Amino acid sequence: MIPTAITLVLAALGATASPVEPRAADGLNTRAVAAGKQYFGSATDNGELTDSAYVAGLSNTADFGQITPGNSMKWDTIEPSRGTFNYANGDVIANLAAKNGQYLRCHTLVWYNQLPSWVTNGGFDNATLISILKNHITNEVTHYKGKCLHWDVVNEALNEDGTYRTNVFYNTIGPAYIPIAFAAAAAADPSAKLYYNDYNIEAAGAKSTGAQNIVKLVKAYGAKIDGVGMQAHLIVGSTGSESVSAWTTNMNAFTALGVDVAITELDIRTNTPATAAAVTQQAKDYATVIQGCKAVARCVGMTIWDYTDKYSWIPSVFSGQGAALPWDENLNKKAAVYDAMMSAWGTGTGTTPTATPTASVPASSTTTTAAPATSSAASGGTVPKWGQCGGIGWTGPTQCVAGTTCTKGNDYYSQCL
Ligand code: 9MR
Repeated sequence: MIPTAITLVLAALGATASPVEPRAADGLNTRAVAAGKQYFGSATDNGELTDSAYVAGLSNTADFGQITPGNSMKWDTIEPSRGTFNYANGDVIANLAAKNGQYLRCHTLVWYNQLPSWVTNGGFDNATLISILKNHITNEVTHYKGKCLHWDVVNEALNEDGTYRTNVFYNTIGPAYIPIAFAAAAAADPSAKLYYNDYNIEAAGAKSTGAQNIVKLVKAYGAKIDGVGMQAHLIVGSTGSESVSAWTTNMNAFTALGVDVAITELDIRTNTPATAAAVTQQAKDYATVIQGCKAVARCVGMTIWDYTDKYSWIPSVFSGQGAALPWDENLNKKAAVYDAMMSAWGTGTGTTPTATPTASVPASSTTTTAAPATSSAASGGTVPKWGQCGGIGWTGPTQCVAGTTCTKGNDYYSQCL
């Protein structure tokens, strides 16, 4: 081949003729991944998905590598009457995650709230309620098999003093309902990571100890539990968000039991309208939570409970409070908060999770069957644009969708660009 003038010049410069590699888009998720986490994500809900500007923001995988359905996988939606299963709304969220190449955190199988009255007031005996519980879990987890990175199996089973919350399951079955639920979920989808999820367990104390006891309880029954979700519905300037060491000490108490931790429903509320001082403090608080997760290898990821104040649950429950999220009611980033979060994640100096991801980022924009769990880098499907395709510890697919190239961001993260 006769060299062209260009190749001769490149050769003289010691360069190659390959195209310039594009840089990974910068955002909360790419930074979290660069820090060794699996994702930074957001909750969402079906009603919001008609808001195209909102959906565009949610679908930006630079910021959000995972989504969680805020309501549509709960019992009242999924099994509103005994034996009748309704997956339409949950499927919308699952399909959106697949289309975007985002992980899905599935939420939640067993909760005293948003539980239909046919369960609460059914007057079932122990054996019948156990079979209802198992049937619900088996049906739902099977429906979403392969799609859920995590399942919140049991939600909010504790009182503030760390004792078990009385609810129909506890009252009828006793604490055994918890390991029974985990065992049923594990049998239906062995690849999903199974979580206990609660609030006010972000700092050491009686309720955190209670959650640690739930981990021990599930294990003592011989069932599988992979992680604990710290919801982190926080208040500006208080409730456990003050110091990084408080976060890491508490998280380490869980990881010492052999489970991962995740921040699952983070928001930090204040009185509205928020003062400048409150916003400054809120930026610090978000940064503190991120620094705490970043410092603990087994803190695998972080989810905010929706990303914009436009769709936050806070004002409807806490009168006069809100402004809890990093995006305002007009879908604009709050610069001080967002920038503090970005700085807290940094650019790749975090620890690497010791837990191995099992659910792949979904491979197709249209499939209703997610890519199967993978155990070797060679297996799995095609990674969509923006999806992860390599890096230390990565066990998912490495083949990029046509038109994109697997591009190294750092040792821990390569992305299809
Ligand atoms: O965000 C959810 C909100 O839309 C519902 O009205 C509410 C009803 O219980 O549940 C909210 O989500 C909760 C989550 O499922 C569990 N932890 C507390 C969350 C806020 O209430």
